[in-house]
This record gives sequence, C-alpha cells and structure tokens, in this order.
Amino acid sequence: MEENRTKVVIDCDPGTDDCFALMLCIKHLDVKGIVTVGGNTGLEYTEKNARFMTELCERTDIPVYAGYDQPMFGKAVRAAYAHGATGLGDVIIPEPKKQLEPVHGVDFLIDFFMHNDDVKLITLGPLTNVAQAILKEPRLCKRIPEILCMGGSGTAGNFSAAAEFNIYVDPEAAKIVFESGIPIRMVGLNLTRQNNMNMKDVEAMKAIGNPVADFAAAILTHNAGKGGVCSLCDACTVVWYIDPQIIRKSLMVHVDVETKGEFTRGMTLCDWRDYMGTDPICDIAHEKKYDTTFAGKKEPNVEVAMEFDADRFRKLLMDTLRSYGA
Ligand SMILES: [Ca+2]
Repeated sequence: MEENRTKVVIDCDPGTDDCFALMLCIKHLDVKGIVTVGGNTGLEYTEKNARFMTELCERTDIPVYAGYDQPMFGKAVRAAYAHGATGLGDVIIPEPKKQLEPVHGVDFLIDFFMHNDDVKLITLGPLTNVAQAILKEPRLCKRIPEILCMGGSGTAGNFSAAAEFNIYVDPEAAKIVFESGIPIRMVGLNLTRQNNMNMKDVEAMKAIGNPVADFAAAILTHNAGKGGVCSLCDACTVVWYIDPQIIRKSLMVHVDVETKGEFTRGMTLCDWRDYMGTDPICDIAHEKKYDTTFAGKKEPNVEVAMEFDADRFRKLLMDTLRSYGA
C-alpha cells in the first residue's frame, strides 16, 4: 500500500452504487475498515454484501463491521425498488467466507477515531451509526477530521420531493451529524444527477473481462437496463478523495437537516441566498451574488459539491475496473 493514499473508514449500505464506491476506494485509498448500516436493504444483506466485496476485490484483510439495522426513530425504509431485495439487483452472490469482526460497528468507529488522527470518514448510507457513535462518545466531534457524505441534495430530493433517500431514512441521525461541528463535504443529488451510466457502459465493462468488471456489469444492468437514470451516487462521492478534479466546483454554505416538516422531513435545506442568480434558467448561480448577512443567517457548515466531470469519472471507473485484472 502506497503511503500517500488517503486513509479512510467507510460506513455504507451496499447497495449497488456502494459496491462501485468500494471498488474505487479499495483500489485507490487506504481503507482501514468498512462499517455497515441498514439502508438500501437490511443489515443482514448490507454486511454480507460488504464482506463479499472484500473477497471480490481480494482485500479480505480489510475488516468489516456490522452497525445498526434500524434508524434512531421510526420504521426502516428500504430501497428495494432501486437495489433489489438483497441490495444487488438480480445478482446472486455466494455466502462469503470472510467473517464479520466481533465488535459492533459503532464501537469500532469510536475506538478507531479516538486512536487515529489522520483518517477521514466516508458515509454512503443513512447516518445512524455515526450519530450513535457521536452520542456514545461526544469527543468524536473533535476527533473525526472530516466526513465525506453521500446524502441530501442542494435541489430536489428523490425519495420525496424534498428528501434524498439516505437522509430521509434517518433524519434525526443526519441532524446530529450535520450539527456536530465535524467538517462535512456533502455530495448530494444535485451533483450525482450530472452522472448517468447506461447500457453502453455495461457493454464496456463486460468487454474488460475480469471478475470485478463482470460483477460491475451485472449490478449496473439492474439499473441501467431499466432505461432509467443510473447515477451511481456513492461512486460519484468517493472520487472527491481519489481524483478531486472530478468535482469541478463546490461551495461552502449552511445546511440544516429538516426533521419535522409536513412535506420536507429529511430535506437538507441549503442556504443558497448568497448565490441566487438573476438568470431564471440558472436556478443557483455558482458564484456568490449577494451577501445576505441579516438576522438569522448561520455560518456555512458544509462544503456542497456542485459540478461534476462525468467524462473524467467514467474514465477513472473504467481504468479502475481494468486494473483489477492486472
Ligand atoms: Ca449507499
């Protein structure tokens, strides 16, 4: 492992797009551990899928932990419509030989970040584990140097008009994390919608001819085969640590997580007031237009990803899949 690779712990709910993110992270980052959470599907599948990914990528040395299955309050919401009941579309995987670590994911997060200074946290699912860890060990707020979060949206949601799935599943957890004071980079749907993988990409993956690329093609078929939008949200997120030029523009703004709204529960309410454009075609200007420093305005707490280089992303992904056969 090259010494200069960014060190990360990944909290995820695989999930097809989580699998793509894991393929990228395992190849390009120094992954210290994978924690799983209930989200796209139940924990019994997300933890199994994560263990499978370490075997597929031949990195069974990376420890995998199971965290919480259920959100802090309310009933779990799943995304079988997008990821299938097992989280991997129609793809059946063998039972992995790789075992779970005998420690709860939340206890791992606490112990790990209390004893390591230079490791960042990537979250690709509901923020339940991270919030529970912060509640159990509040000193984590000063110990986690940064969270790179796939969640929320600077514009419209997906699970509801206002809310993106990861935040919608556990808004209280997201609120705790977003208000923790830990620096946050947020990759929301406003960014990931700039990526759209399709059946041409599936064919290109099939042509590579190694087990990781074959698996990538198989799980991408589930989404791309329906002819819908296939953004691979989690993969779009992790590239910020792998090839930062893919995220061409980001803005520091204040983000609040809505937990109570009649229609907006789970919304990441971004304060764009300083950026409102004068061109009605352009909903949010990408340069500051105004300074609305009036009463009630809060300090920016989140770096929100704005512009995505889809061509550069596609090249990185394909090169990475190819490299697994080398
Ligand atoms: Ca995910």
